Amino acid sequence: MRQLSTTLDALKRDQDNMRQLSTPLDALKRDQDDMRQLSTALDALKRDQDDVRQLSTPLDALKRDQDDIRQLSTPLDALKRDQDDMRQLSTTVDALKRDQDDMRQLSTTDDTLKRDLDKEGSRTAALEQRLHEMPSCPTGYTMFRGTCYKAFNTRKTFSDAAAACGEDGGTLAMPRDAETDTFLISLHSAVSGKRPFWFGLHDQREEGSFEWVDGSSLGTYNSWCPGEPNNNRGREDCVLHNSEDEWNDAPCNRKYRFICQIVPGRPLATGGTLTTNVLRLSDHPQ
Ligand code: 2F8
Ligand code: CA
Repeated sequence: MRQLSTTLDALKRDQDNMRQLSTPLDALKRDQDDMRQLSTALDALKRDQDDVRQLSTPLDALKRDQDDIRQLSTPLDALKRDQDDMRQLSTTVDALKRDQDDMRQLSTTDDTLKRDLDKEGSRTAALEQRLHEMPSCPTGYTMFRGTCYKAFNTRKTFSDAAAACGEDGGTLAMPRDAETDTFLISLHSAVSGKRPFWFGLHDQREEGSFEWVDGSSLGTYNSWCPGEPNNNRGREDCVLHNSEDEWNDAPCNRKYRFICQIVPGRPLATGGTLTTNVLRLSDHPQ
């Protein structure tokens, strides 16, 4: 019995010991579970590490690409600026092309204008030449219908007046139409006012037969004052414009102002005069 009791006690002690050991055993079991979980997690981490390792290569490549991109951004910016410059240059070139077109058109217009100018220059030169060759009136004479006239403000007898005209290479004026007659009146008035003046008409060859100083007959036009010519007192063979702008026969030896005419361009006479050549009649006292 004692032995059984001792064994029983020993068993109880073992049981107590077992009981005491079961707690750390449980803890150990939990630790073992934890370890297993940790091992699983570690394995997962290792796989992740492998993945990371595998990813590191393309990541490095990406980083290098990023660096490359960073390095490329500077020349890319420069390229962009170049592109802007190119666009601006393109605009400028377009404008220049338009200017060039305008210049071409202007050049064509300029050529046309130059040709026109040359033509005008030639025409002007030809006209100047013709003008130079055109007969003109000497100083003091005024042209009317192609004949030069001058009103003299000195008083002379009819023959002396005719001689004075001859010295200029002309004759006393011969107004064969109303327009010329009116022009003579205005020319004379501008010089001498309303005073009588000789012109180149007379009837010294034959009484009542009036002729011009170049020998031609009077013709159809006349501007006789009413009642004239009357050969007053039988002594009136030369014709003047009276103060009323009409014709009157008067004594040839009376002194009046006069008007001469000459053909333009004809050189002035140096010796004999047309009048003296044509008309040799004297201012005979009447
Ligand atoms: O009445 C007309 C008559 O008048 C003057 O004589 C008085 C004129 N004489 C002169 O002009 C010199 C005449 O010619 C004219 O007919
Ligand atoms: Ca008269």
